[in-house]
Amino acid sequence: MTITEFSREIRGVSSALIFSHNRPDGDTIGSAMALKKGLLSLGIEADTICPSKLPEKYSSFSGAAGFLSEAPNKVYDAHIAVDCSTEQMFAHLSALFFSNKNSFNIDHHVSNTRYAKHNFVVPTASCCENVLELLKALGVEITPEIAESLLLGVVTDTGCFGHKNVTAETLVAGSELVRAGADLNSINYRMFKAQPIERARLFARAISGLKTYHDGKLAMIFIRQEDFKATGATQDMTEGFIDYPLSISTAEVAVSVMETGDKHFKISYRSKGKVNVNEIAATFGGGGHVLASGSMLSGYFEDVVDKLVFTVGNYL
Ligand SMILES: [Mn+2]
Repeated sequence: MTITEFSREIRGVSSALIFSHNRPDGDTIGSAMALKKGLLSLGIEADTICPSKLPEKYSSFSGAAGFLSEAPNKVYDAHIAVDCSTEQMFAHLSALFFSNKNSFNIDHHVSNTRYAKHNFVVPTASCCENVLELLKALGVEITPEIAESLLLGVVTDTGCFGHKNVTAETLVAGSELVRAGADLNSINYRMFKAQPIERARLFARAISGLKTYHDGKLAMIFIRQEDFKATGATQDMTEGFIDYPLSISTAEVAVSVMETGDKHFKISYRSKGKVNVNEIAATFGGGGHVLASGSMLSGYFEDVVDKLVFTVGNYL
């Protein structure tokens, strides 16, 4: 579907419920907040909904407090999904999304299953870039608030313009959004730099226990229950820890072992490119992507580590 056809269909609705995905990231949140503001400016009633609670770090963004989490007592003209590649990403709100036959799907994932009646899927670095194009096609004025929401998505999905997915078009979109009033430095700080002291203390403990194996090609960190107790940090604060062992020059693979309960471990795998960690995670019943995967493992800590070191060794 072309953007012109898609925007014409959206123009025709008088109210819309905008869906963000399960375990939301900045891209799905920013897309929903920007689209809501844009539709409101056109006189279209709009609300945002997300199957999970928004992580605390998004609370400073305008519109973050407005997300619903359960089906509202109201019928909308249209349901619009943003940044959702498959219907699984609606989690418990899946039935609600499909209860409206006038459904829209705005996304940037190549793997998008075109589950809606109207699908606008363009492979870009972030869904927010597609929302920006859509808002422009709708004739919406890109206010500083809308620009901030959109740049939030671009920044989070591109590691602040540092990942491989960044193209010349991504930079053009970034430039437009900064020109429209978004503060790049502030968004980067809030997304990637600011952290609670508990996380900093947990990070210090995790990194002090870093170990390497197989001539330094495997780097591992371990986060035990006692580390959470000693620092007061919570499990969700470990996001991003694994980038540090992967940054060691000799490392091809990084693995993080997080103890989630008695003899239960959440394992994260990262690769620089030579090793497909999706295959490694799959041997333990997990999965993900070539460069980033995860699995669970049960057993005694020492046995779990031995198993991981041995298995990764087979792929190096
Ligand atoms: Mn995205």
